[in-house]
Parts: sequence; structure tokens; C-alpha cells
Amino acid sequence: MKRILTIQDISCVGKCSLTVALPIISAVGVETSIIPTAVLSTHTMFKGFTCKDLDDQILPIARHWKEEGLTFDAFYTGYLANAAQVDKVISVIEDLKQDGNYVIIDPAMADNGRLYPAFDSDFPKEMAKLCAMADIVLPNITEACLLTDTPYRGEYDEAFAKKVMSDLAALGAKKVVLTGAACGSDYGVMMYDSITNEYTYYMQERIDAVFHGTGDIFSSSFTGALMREKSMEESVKIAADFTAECIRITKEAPDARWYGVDFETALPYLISRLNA
Ligand code: PXL
Repeated sequence: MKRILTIQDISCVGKCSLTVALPIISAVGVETSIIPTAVLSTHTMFKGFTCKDLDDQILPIARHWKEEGLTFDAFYTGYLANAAQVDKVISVIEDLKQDGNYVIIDPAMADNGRLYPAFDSDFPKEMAKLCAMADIVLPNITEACLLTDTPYRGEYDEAFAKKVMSDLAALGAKKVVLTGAACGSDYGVMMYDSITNEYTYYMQERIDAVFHGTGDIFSSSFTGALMREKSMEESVKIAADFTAECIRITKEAPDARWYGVDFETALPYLISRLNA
């Protein structure tokens, strides 16, 4: 069985980060080891959330694993609690990584043109250091703009998206997967491969609903699909379709919660796509 390490927070209520990554990646048959970056009462879209960072645990946890000879097939990082955690996470990956491992970085820090409440304007510069070591980086357009020092645009065209993706790759990431890309009337995922210099797109029908945590749903199912030996392109399609299915189900659920999607109901769909 493949084993991955995912490094992100535990929001105890909120259906994001580890409470999404653990069930999704485990459900697709991949062992999911974790380093929690922080424990929060809820994600930061709630008012009054509590947060205890686990800064002093990140390196000791990894050191113990190194002594145990533990190895991983992929590293997948998400929300970090503060800028100082970036160097620690880089060091964990450098210490544990072996040839052929994937490094997947979701720079979960912003959306809709704004940084999440816990971060100040210096944070993206630090996060860019982590993105530089990625095989695959998975930003939304806000994050891609912040990482490349590009003024954010709510509306943009294909040329703008392509430029931001190639600028991001120039920082060091091999492949860029831009999620929630809304170019004109098209909506979906855009990919840039800096090795082949190719752009590919997977466009979907736009669903008129917005829920929190969908970026984490995408990144987790994408990581799971890659670990199930799907190609990069196929993994993007499966993750995008699964995320859309989660949104569709949540939109129709009479008891839907505002803070996250009903990914639980959609898990059989994901598993059937991976077994097809
Ligand atoms: O889904 C991204 C995310 C992860 N973790 C925490 C968050 C958010 C988005 O708001 O607040 C704590």
C-alpha cells in the first residue's frame, strides 16, 4: 500500500485540511500519515476561532520517523499556521524525501483576492519558497497572483492566467495546476507543465454555488488519484469531477452546512472513478 505524508492543520469543525485529506485519501486505499500544523476550533471563516500552532512538534515528529526508517511515496502540504513553519516543512520534506517521491504543494492561504485572516502580507513570500520545491503546485488565482507578485484581478483572460502560471513555475515548481480558473465564460482547471512548456485545460460546467473547503477536496482527491497510478491529466479530471459532484450534492441537500461540502456522500463516486 502506498503511504503519503500530508502536512496541514486540523480544523476541528469545518471540513477542510486534515479532516478532508484523511478520509478522502484513506478511502481511496492510500495510507495517510499526518503532521498537524495547528489545532483550530474551526476553520478561519468562522468568527472567534481558537488556534494552537504546533511549531515545536513539526521537526521532532519528522526526526522520530527518520530514526524509524519510515518513508513516503508523496508529500502533500496545505494550510500552515504561520510563516516560520515554511522552513520547518521544507526541512521535513528534504529530510524524508527519496528519489521518485511526488511533492505536491497547495499554498492554501487566500481566496477571492484576499489572504485568510491569520496571515499578513509577508506570508506569500515565505510560501513561495515551499512552492519552489514542488513537483506540482495547486493554487487558485488569488494564491497564484500573491505568489508571483501579480496584482489580483477578479476577471481575467487566458493570457493573464497563462502568464501567472508560467511566472509561478519560474519560481521552481515543475507543474502548476490552477484550480477554479474562470477565464471569460469558461470554468475549470488549467495546467502548465514547465518541462514541456505545454498548457492544458479541463473545463467544466459552472455550478452556481460557493462552499468553503473545495480547494482541499480537489487537492486531496488529486493526490489520491496520483497515488492510485492515474496520470497527471487523469488525476486532474477525476479531482475536478469529484469536487463538482460534492458541490452538486451539497447544493441540493436540505441540511447542507455553509462551512463545507458533503464530500462524504460523494466518496463512492470517487472510488468508482478510480476503479474504472
Ligand atoms: O480550506 C483552506 C483552509 C484550511 N485551514 C484553515 C482555513 C482554511 C480556509 O479558510 O481557515 C484553518
